[in-house]
Amino acid sequence: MNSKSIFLLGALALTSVPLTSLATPVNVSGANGEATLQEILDDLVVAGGAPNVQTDQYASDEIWEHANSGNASATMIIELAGFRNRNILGIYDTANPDNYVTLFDGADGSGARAGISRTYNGTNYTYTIGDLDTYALMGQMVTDSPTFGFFLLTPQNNMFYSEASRNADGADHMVAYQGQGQTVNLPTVGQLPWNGNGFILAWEDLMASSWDYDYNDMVLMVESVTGVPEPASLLLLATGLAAFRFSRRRSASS
Ligand SMILES: [Ca+2]
Ligand SMILES: [Ca+2]
Ligand SMILES: [Ca+2]
Repeated sequence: MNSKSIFLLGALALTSVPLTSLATPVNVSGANGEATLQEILDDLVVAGGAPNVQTDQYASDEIWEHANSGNASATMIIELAGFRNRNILGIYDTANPDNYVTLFDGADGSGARAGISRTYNGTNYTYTIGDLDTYALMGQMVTDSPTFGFFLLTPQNNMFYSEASRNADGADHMVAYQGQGQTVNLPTVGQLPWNGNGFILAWEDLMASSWDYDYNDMVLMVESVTGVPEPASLLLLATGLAAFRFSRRRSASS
């Protein structure tokens, strides 16, 4: 093996080890008698093929922002959990997680829809949440941060964040899947294209010490948003690229 291939392998190792460790194990045994997350996605995607819940997870699922226009929407797909009538889901300010606003409360179930509109006045972003079924105003969040996270607040008073490092158990409680041009059949909404700005978010609502990690406790689709790569992944990518450039330069000069 020449030095070029050794360096290339090194660069690959630097990038591939953390990338594979990003996947969060999802329990699809169905041992609790509920539909598994894979079965839920298989039912939801009516054309183009459902993502594999283990291998097709979206990597940048911790920090989010609006894509393109200032309007995004969320549709609840299913809740399969003892806490389904009490779990609360919303978005929070990634600069200050005590600042948050609710999208779905305990009374909402499959097919409930919420709109997330964002305006910017030059200093602050205002996120306004509306119930798309009743047109009631759910609340507002004002922040100078252009990014937000998703949270799930449970009746045990556990606040689980899309940023896993903020969770009391340090575990990942939300997995995400990005659209690839399939067709989905959403409750209430009906059939629509699932494009790259549409994501399915799937949650586990118990602490890691007692969970079943089935990630079907609340499943929703959010449209017109995009994930923001974390600084750590960017650094990793830069390290990999630097090693790759170094190996090319080295082989060119040898
Ligand atoms: Ca995650
Ligand atoms: Ca669960
Ligand atoms: Ca469950």
